[in-house]
Amino acid sequence: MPLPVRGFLLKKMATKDLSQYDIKTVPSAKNMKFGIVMAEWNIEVTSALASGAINTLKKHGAMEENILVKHVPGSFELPLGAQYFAELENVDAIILLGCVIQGETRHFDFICQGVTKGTMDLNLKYNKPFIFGVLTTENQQQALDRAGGKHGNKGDEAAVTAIKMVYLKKSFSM
Ligand code: DLZ
Repeated sequence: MPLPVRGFLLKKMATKDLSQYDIKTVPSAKNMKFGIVMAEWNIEVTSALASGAINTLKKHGAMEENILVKHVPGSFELPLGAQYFAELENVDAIILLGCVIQGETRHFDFICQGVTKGTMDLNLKYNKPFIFGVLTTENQQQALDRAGGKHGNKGDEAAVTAIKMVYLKKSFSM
């Protein structure tokens, strides 16, 4: 949100690693199975997000064979790719990784709207966590800063969120 400062509207800028978290608050992912669907657009960024997500899942105990990765062409296709996971694989959570960078046209808005609404709809339709790991930035540098750069890695955050949501769901059936 823009901040009003002495009559000027300044954009609030990220100044730190946004992916820091308290490791003690994350449950074990040992018995959890995850799908990761990642977009090929801006692959330099999305592959860094995927590395972050995979490393974080493993750090918290997920087995390599319980982390399945699939590619889709662009972020707009992420919800359908994630739906295939929900219908065709027995996973506990699906992490959607993409990077949409603002261009000169309104394409950015339509892709962001589509993937955001699509992801929320999947959460509620399948009663399963579909984690929104999509960067929506003004330029590539902002994206790289959030894909293993100075502002952390949104893939790490998505992985932690996935583990917490699977744990939450399992806690209801204990
Ligand atoms: C077409 C397009 C554009 C312009 N920009 C991006 C982007 O920054 N990030 C991204 O993930 N995908 C982009 N795409 C591709 C769309 O997501 C989608 O693949 C196409 O519109 C085909 O449905």
